[in-house]
Amino acid sequence: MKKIFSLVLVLAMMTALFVGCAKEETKTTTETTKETAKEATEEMSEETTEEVVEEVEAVVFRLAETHPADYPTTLADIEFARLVEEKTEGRIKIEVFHSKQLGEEKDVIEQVQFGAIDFTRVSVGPMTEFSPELAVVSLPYIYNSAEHMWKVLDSKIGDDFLAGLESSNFIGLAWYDGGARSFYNSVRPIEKLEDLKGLKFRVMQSELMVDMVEALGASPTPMAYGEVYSSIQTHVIDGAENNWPSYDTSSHFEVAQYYTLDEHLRVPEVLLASKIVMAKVSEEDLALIKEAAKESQEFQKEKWAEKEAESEAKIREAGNMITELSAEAKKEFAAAMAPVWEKHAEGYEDIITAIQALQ
Ligand code: GTR
Repeated sequence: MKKIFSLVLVLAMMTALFVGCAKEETKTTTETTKETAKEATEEMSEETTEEVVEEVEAVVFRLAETHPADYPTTLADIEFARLVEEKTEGRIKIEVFHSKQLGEEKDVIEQVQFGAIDFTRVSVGPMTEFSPELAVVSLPYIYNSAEHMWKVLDSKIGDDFLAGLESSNFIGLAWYDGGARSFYNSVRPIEKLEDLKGLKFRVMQSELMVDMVEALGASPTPMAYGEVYSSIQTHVIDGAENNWPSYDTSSHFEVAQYYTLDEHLRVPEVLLASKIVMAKVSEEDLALIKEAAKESQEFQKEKWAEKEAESEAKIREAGNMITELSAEAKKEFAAAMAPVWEKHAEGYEDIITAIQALQ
């Protein structure tokens, strides 16, 4: 009995010893695993950790641009995107899709309005269909110089127009330069108002632009920008109207050699965000986006001035026929725009007086 008791005792001790060893081993393994993980984490540099966080949290937005990669507005879009990423410390990235990759301007504007595209840079021309009061900042001959236009856009008047875009579901972020627009065609030089008669001109898809060409006695054809080159080439239209950089980079100067510097319009370019999309962005980040947009404006103006001079030199060199309008002819052009003003300026008389006072 004593023997049996001793045996049980030995067995019990051995079992206890064995279980103890096993427990010890388990503890050690767990601790080792923890330590290895800790070491591994510590070994990751701070930068790597940030990158991991960034990858998980960055929101990537799309910006639609009609012009090619090296056009002044595209360069400014890219600068805007860079500033947004910098200011939001990588929380927001914007990918710029240039050269109409996301569609023609009017369709893009529609998509921004219902939140399918996040940002775009467009001309105010087609925007007047979405926000008719913008006609005021694009009326023919409303500014007497680029400086005058910038005084207006940089004033409270410009800020109010940007803010007013919210009622049509856009967030107006900044103005960019679009220079002065003039007529070009493949038929004849335009030296006076009468020379426009009977000519068919493509216009941006907007009632204001249609009314303008009609008021001048010519025939307007609203059309997407991307269709203009082949339409002139195949004589569906005789010409169009635009600034030096667009006349150049669209290659319209190759098919419409007569360019008349009548400078009938100064239509600002505008950088827009989708209000629907921006509702998901924090207030703090939206403020940073607005700040970045405003900062990109000066950059765009510099790039614009460079490109305007470069395109003019290139086209003159190419031998296109460039006509300067006489002061008298310019007066005739301006006077012919009276019905356009009557229709599109109605109700905005006070703002127009304020715009004119800034000359
Ligand atoms: C350009 C403008 C474009 C586009 C184009 C057009 O001057 O930068 O955004 O509006 O004109 O005539 O369609």
